[in-house]
This record gives sequence, C-alpha cells and structure tokens, in this order.
Amino acid sequence: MDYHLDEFQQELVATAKRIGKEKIRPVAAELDITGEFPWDIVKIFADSGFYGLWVPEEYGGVSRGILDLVLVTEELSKYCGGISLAVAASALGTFPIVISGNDAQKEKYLPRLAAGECLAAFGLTEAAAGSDAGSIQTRAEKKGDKYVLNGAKVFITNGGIAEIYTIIASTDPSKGTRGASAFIVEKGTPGFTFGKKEDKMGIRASATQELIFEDCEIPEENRIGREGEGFPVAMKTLDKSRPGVAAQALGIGSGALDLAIQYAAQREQFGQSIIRFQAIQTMLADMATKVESARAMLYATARTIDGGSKSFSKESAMCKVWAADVAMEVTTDAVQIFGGYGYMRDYPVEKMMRDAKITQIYEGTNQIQRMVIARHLIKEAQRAS
Ligand code: COS
Repeated sequence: MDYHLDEFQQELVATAKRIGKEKIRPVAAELDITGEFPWDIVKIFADSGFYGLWVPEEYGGVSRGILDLVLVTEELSKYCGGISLAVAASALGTFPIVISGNDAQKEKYLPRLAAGECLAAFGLTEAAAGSDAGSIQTRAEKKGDKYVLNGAKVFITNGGIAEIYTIIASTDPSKGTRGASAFIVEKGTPGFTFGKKEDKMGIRASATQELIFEDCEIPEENRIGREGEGFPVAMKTLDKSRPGVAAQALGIGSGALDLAIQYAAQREQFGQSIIRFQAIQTMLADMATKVESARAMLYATARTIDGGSKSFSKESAMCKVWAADVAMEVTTDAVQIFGGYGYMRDYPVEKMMRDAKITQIYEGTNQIQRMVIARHLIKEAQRAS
C-alpha cells in the first residue's frame, strides 16, 4: 500500500533500513545472547537525527512528529525489536517534558536529548503498581524548595543507561491519582541508584533496570506541571508513546513475514518449494493482511495525533492492541512455517516471537488497552444518546 510519505519520511525510512541492514542485523543474535547495550548503534541513531524527531525546533529538534517516530521504530524493529527500543524508549522518557514541561525545563533538557547526547527513561511502574498505575507508593515529600523522593520503580526501559528520568511519584497519598506529580531526576543525583537488572525473555539488547530512591532530593523546579497533575501527565505521555510500541510490534511482525516468505520460497518438501502449497499460501496471506491492517491503523493514528487532535487515547490504545496481537500471531506463524528450524536459535524467527511478546504487556497490557477503548465507547454512546 502507498501511504504517500513525504520526502523527509522516505529518507528517514531509507536511513533506518540502511542502519538495520548494515549495523543491526549482523549483531542482533549476539546481543540477544549477551544482553549488551548497543552504545555504538545509539551513536549512529543520534548522528542520523532520530532523537530530534519529536522535539520542537526551538529546543534543538526538527518538530516532526509521531508518524516519523513510528516509521523509524517500525523499520529498525524489522532487524531487532530490542535495539530499536533505544529510540522509542527515549521518546517515552522525553514526552512528559515535551508535553507538560515549562520553558526552563525544555531549554535545559531537550537540546541534549534531541541531539542524542543522552537518553531518557520513564518511571511509572512499581512492584505493586503495574496495570493499576494510580496505586504508586513512591513518595515525593515537599521540604522547603525541594522534594524528597523515596521508593522504587521496576522494569524501567533504558534504566541505568539513561541520564534523564521522568518519574511519577505521590505528593499526596490521600488523593490517589489526583495526588501524583511528575519529576525530572538526573542520573547521579545523590540518593538515586539502580537495583535489579532484568534478565528478559526477549528485547534483550534493551536495558531494563530498577530505579531506587532513598532520600533523594530534587529541586522544586524539576517538577513537571502542577502538584497533583502527575497522573494526567503520565496518561498523556502514554497516549503519545503507545503508537511507538505498535510500531515496534509492526516492525517485528513485518520482519518475520518477510523471512517466512523467503524461507517458504526456498524450502523444498515433497519435490517442490513449500510456498506452492495452499496451506502455506493461506498462512502467508493471512499474515500479510494482518500486518497491513496494523500498519494502516497505526499510520492513521499517528497522522491523527500529528494533525493536532486533542483526544486520541482510544485510537492510540487500538493501534497498540492490534499491532501487538498481530505481531504475536504473525511471529508464531513464521516459526511454524520454518518448522523445526524455526524453533532453533540458528534462525532469527524464534527471537522475533520472544521479542513480540513484550508488546502485548508493556506500556499498558493489551487487557488495559481494551479497557481504555471500552471506556471511550461507553462515553461516546452516552454522549450520543
Ligand atoms: N489523558 C489525560 N488524563 C487522563 C487520561 C488521559 N489519557 N486517562 C485518565 N486521565 C485522568 C482522568 O480524567 C482522571 O482524572 P480526574 O480524577 O480529574 O477525573 C484521572 O486521570 C484518573 O483516571 P482513571 O479514573 O481513568 O484512572 P484509573 O485508576 O481507573 O486507571 C488506567 C486508568 C487503568 C487506564 C491507567 O491506570 C493505565 O493506563 N494503566 C496502565 C499503566 C501503564 O500503561 N503502565 C505501563 C507503564 S509505563 S511503560
């Protein structure tokens, strides 16, 4: 399908494809084993201008938008769903500042982030606050012109390797979701350390680590938005970042489809290549149809956001839920087409299946996305009646 990308976007995709082929593909399997973070590739992402895409021009970016982020993430994820996260997770960590930060915060942090001189990470999830994000326990207590943070955040993508962290903490536990606030915390701040480094099923080239705050003092000027606005800041951030997860899922699924087609064309059984069998053709046709529908919905959502729509939670949840489910189905089918070889680590499709799984879980499980969608449907129906 021709999505009529502009010249800048076509260039962007071509650049991401080149990096994917030349730099990511040769190391993806090895980093999947070692779990090493690919700093050399991040440098290439930075030099290619990827980190400036979602940052306004006046703060060192290029004022592009979600569609550009999605295109880059999709393309890179065809080669490795873990390495591509070094881009998308920094976008997630930067969005609270872009969306709700004041001028001083934007001036201080965005130029470095846009240049890719450092990465960002987003800290919401806690051991006992996953889907129920409103029940966070990390406390930010106001003391004079400072906040003192105590608590821990788990499963943080870019944890340990990012320099800038946007953290949601409770400033008033009695108020629940209305008592949370958002903060910028820099790596190296006394009282801010890193805990458990996760050993994951997939996306193993992406760093995932616990953040620990022990009497960590943050200046008041690092609070994003007003006190009590942290939960809406987090939700608005996720509305914008979930298409990035959809793009990661789409790239993984699309990459697995390409490999399955190539393999089916060359693998011979019963005296002919297996792509000539209707059973395989039907599988490939279904896989391709699902991938294209995920892409169409994702690009439409990204254009809705970039076009300036005020409310897009439902669309964002829809494209995330659909692309993630498609990625899981398509990568599983790709392993099936590869047969016994697909199950072995010598071929890349089993990694894709492992990488795809996380997209149904993080940035809100697919069950939570369906809840968000249903809540919107109910509200829309009430408005219409
Ligand atoms: N944009 C702006 N504000 C929003 C919002 C959005 N998309 N979604 C909710 N809010 C506001 C609500 O309007 C409400 O404000 P008021 O108290 O002023 O009415 C407040 O936030 C609380 O919303 P709600 O009542 O819907 O909160 P719930 O506790 O029911 O939780 C879900 C809502 C489940 C959707 C939320 O907790 C969630 O997204 N969970 C998944 C978390 C997640 O994605 N984690 C991944 C970690 S980050 S990688």
